[in-house]
Amino acid sequence: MLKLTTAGESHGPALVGIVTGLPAGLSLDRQAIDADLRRRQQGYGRSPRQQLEQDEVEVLATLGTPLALVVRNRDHKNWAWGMSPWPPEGEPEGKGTKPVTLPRPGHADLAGAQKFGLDDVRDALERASARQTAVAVAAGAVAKALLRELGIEVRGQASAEAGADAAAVDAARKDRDTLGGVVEVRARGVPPGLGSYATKDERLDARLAAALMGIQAVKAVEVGEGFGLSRLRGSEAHDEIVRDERGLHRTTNRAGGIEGGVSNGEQLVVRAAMKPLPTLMRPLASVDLQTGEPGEALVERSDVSAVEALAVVAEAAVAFELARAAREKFGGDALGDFVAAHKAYVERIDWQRR
Ligand code: EPS
Repeated sequence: MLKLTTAGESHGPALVGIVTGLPAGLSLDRQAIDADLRRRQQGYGRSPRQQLEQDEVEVLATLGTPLALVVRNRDHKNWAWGMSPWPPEGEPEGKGTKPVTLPRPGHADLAGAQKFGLDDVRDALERASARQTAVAVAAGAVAKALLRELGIEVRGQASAEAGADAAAVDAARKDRDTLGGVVEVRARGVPPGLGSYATKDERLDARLAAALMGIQAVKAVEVGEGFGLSRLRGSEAHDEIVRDERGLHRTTNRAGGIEGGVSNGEQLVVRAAMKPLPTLMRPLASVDLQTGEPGEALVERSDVSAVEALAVVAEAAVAFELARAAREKFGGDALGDFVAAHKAYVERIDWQRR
């Protein structure tokens, strides 16, 4: 089973990802992983933090199963006292030692402090931070390399809405406000038969929804036409089946490439909606957890919009989940076995072309 386990905090020394379940023999291209890390850092409206970080992957276990990925936090040098496992020797006292007691509406601050019994909200926000998506993108790049062996390509894109529009971002920045937005991920070359209707845990749509909802700030997910389908009649909503030189396929793709929780061979189309980021330069009302008195929420540097970053993170999440479903279907300890099983399967369903 392909699996990603991560550790690390936003201003700690590094983010760590352990990937298990890869087949032996997959070649990785460090430049391709770093290119995705750079894409994640770009986009209009990002925080000054992105000038500080220049994310690069380090691979600490190389035989692939398990694979160990590390992305260092350059900003850690400014937080050595607040964010080290034990007092750092010879480091001047920096940020992160003063407790944060004014939780931000919309962030995990208050719920995290209540849940874990924390006096300092920083202990919640550090792990809740979307900084963690850096190592998830590195793992997604590995998943994309695996999918490419099967001819599957995954690409995420921000929709042309507020959070991805430079004028809207400038206006929000001027108002000391933030924006959300929508991203779409498409995957080409997905064979029919990934996922299963047999149990809810195996349904590909449920799994992709969980993968996308697991990304910080995502509040809604849509597969294909999603909510729009509920407003159509059945005769308008479903994708009719035809057979020609391409084999069996559909004349439309409102289902977004998934029916009954199983990929149907059409392009996979999923969307995720992001709420506006909760760190506001013009803070919302909060309550000081130390005194119980009303106050204004924590103000820290923040992104105005991270929608273009979400497109890259969502792409990685979808790629990882598709790779997981492909590993389940095609198995194999060595890459060659995995690729051969996919080839044999695709040949079996190829009668549809003839
Ligand atoms: C984040 C808060 C900001 C963002 C961060 C996510 O961090 P900081 O408080 O250090 O400015 O910049 O995102 C990243 C660091 C990143 O690399 O994406 C949050 O609260 O989620």
